[in-house]
Amino acid sequence: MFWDKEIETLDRGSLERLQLGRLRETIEHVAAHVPFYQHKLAEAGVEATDIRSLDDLRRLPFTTNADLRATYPRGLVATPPGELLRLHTSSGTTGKPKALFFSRGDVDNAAELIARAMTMAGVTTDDVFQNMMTYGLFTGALVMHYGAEKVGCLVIPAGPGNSERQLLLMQDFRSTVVHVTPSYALYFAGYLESKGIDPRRDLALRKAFVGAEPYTEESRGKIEKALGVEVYNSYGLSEMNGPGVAFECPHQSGMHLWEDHFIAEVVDPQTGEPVPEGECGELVLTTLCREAMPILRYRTRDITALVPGTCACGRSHRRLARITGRTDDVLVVRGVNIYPQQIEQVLMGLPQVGRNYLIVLDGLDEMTVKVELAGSGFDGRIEHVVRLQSEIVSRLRAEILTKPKVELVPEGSLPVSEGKAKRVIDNRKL
Ligand code: DLL
Repeated sequence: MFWDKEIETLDRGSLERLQLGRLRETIEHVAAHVPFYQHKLAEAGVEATDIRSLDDLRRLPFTTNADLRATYPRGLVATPPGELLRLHTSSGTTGKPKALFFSRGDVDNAAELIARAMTMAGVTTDDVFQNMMTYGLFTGALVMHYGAEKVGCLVIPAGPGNSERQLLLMQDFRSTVVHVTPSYALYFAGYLESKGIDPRRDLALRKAFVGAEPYTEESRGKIEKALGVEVYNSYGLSEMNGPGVAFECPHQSGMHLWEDHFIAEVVDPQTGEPVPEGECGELVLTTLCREAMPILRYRTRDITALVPGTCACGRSHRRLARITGRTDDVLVVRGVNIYPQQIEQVLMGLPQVGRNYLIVLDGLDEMTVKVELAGSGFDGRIEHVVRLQSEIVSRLRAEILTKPKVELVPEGSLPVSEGKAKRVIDNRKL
């Protein structure tokens, strides 16, 4: 199903011409209105007219997370104050948040891209959409909400948490589609189990849009099984509207990135040079339609690859592979680089493991992985617990090349956050 078949299946040549024209307009727009970019472009010695092909994109300077913080609160705004319609923020772990502004056109465009994505995943006016993301300064819920209304399904702005109320809404209003973080989806699945609810028998759920934080194929499988839904991976970031940058189609072989709105590059995080298609690197995005706050070559820090080849769904927009981590969430333990997703992949592949885990780093370089046991199907016999523990240790060791401690804990005993999960606690004094 298509929301806008013409643009979604536009031939590559036309799509690239459209990108080039929009890129030039974006450069003209920021060069005229944003002192930060005036300096950056002058430093790089580039003007809009120098951009003759998409390869010339590489002549443009990068924009980083630090640039956004340094220009906080309004330094990157490119439209007059009267044209600003909405503010979202994105917080990091320290310091001031990043402020992201939307014009009316930006709000409409963001909703349009969500409408494309939801229709692509099979949502229609007959669906009931329970939005279990956080409403507020976070883009996750509101941006999706506007897109869902555009599609015309019934939208329930449930927000996150309060599993009892979530269940009540699902039962009474027969929700068919949910939007949720992977960590909350797994937690909620445990809640349903504890209440004796079998989603296939007792609920009407059929799809879940899952994103806002990294998760593995193994976790996708767990969510699909436990909630009785198809899980669609959804990627986005506040700097680029929020959700709706890239989304899976029913073929689920990568997320189509809406290339009429964004240019994607994948670069080597060290050198900033492009890596060959299909190889992993850092995703760099340039906005092509944003009015209030256009951003050139934004270093997302997200690690992914562009999936080679075309998709059987007929869309011409290229696909992003699952995000495997961020360049800044690599943990260096005893000199070894470890991504939390490597640990998740091992854990979530084991049926005896429950739905939550936590990585704790202590002392000089001690790593402990706390792992919840699956409530069902575990007899609690000590020798079985010990065997599982040593199996997890050896599988983790093979994956991350260092031997962690593994602590098995009862289901539901690790903290759950309503927003993005905190998977790592680093108490090291290095
Ligand atoms: O998380 C936007 C969003 C909301 C996307 C709801 C999808 C669903 P930020 O708070 O700015 O915006 O965080 C953006 O979250 O750079 C990634 O590191 C991570 N992220 C988002 N989606 C995915 C995903 C929203 N599907 C940051 N897989 C991004 C992995 C994701 N990581």
